[in-house]
Amino acid sequence: MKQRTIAEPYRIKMIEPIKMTTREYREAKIREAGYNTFLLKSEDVYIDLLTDSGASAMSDWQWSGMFLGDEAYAGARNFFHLEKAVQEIYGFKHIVPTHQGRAAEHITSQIRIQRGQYVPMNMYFTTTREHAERAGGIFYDCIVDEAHDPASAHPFKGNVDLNKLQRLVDEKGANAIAYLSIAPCVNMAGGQPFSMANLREVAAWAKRYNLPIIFDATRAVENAYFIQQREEGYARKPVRAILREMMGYGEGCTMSSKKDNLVNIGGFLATNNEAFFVKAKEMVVVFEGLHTYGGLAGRDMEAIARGIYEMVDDAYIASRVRQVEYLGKRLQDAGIPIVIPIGGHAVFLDAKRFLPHIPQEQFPAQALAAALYVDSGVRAMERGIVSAGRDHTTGEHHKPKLELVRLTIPRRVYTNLHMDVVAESCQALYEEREKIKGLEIVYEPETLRFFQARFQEIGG
Ligand code: PM9
Repeated sequence: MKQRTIAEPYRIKMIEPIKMTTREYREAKIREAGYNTFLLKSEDVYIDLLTDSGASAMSDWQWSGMFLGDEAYAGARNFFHLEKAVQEIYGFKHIVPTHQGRAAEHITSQIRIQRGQYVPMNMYFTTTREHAERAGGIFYDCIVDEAHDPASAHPFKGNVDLNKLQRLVDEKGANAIAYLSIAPCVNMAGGQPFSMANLREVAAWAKRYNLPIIFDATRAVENAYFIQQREEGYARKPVRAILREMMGYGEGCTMSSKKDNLVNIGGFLATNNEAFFVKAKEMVVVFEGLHTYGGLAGRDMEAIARGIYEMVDDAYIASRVRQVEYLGKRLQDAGIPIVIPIGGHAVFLDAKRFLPHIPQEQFPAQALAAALYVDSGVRAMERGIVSAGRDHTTGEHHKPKLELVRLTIPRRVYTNLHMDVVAESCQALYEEREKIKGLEIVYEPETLRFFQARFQEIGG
């Protein structure tokens, strides 16, 4: 029998209007924005797939919790709700709230990295690497080679390559490593999960050298869902139990609550390491706020606590990931080159294959994201050479193998008809792809340049 449709396990009771503009209007707006989709006004966007970060629709349970915010400076009841949610769902003992994920990365990097130490990661993430480098750390890529190949169908492209880890220890010694920074559903690889088997091996290896694993748990629930769907022995396990097992291999995590946790702002670091917790509490008061609010209002912490319970509902997470899959399959059916397997939070267009006439130094993914906006008002994000930035010492561009445009699906926000509009726009662009021109930089900030850099069309 044909697989039955699974619908969203919720209905919609509040809407926000969005509007389609004219092509001429969008051409003017993208020029004004320096061909950078981050610099567009949200009101000029029709379907916003820039990011899934902070863009979720909250539930009535979360919104009603917002009215129960305890806005005392110290010891707000909502902090204790958040602490309990993290303990129950993630399994970590101590929690320090932060205003968002990068603040937790900042605190962790400053405390846990000594100048000159390596930080192995299963592929870089922009803010995670930046904070590690600011603390004097050296990023070391330990992801499997398949992750760098958009056409590899490996079901767990987020896996760690143990040989790469071993090579680092053999060459530099275990003391030269600060900790392993392991991300579920690796963002820059296309939202690709690791397997529980691989995590188990990595944890056993790390134990041998007394190296802690600190997760970037940002999209851990989506990873748990893929384990349930793809890994032997997990089909009958609830996502909640799989997540708990995954986190059990780590000493702690940094977290951007703006993703899995279904809220618009927030984050935290969580740990079982008492000494780290004490230091993190000392540091959070300098940069974020008291250790029982860390830059968040009481109502924000309540929304996160409730989002944490909602995110592990099997019906919810299945419908979330299957919507991403729906868009991906539509693009595949149209013959459009995308990263496979389809990821957990986004579909990634492979700009190298989409626009083979534009060399990487002319920013094909940036140009494709701009062209998509002009075609249909759909906003996406570059995840290629611009995001990778420059080597801080040589000043040369990092040249990642992956040159991608990320169509990121916010949680509980759009319908599959919106996905159809996106797919049709990608198809129209693909049919006329040779008309898209490369770009040159006219302004570039020193760090995290993708947020604010400006471009112009070559020969435009
Ligand atoms: N990710 C994203 O759009 C926000 C803007 S791009 C920097 O994917 C991971 C895996 C992330 C992430 C943010 C952060 C930082 C850490 N790890 O944005 O500071 O995807 O809450 O989290 C974005 P915050």
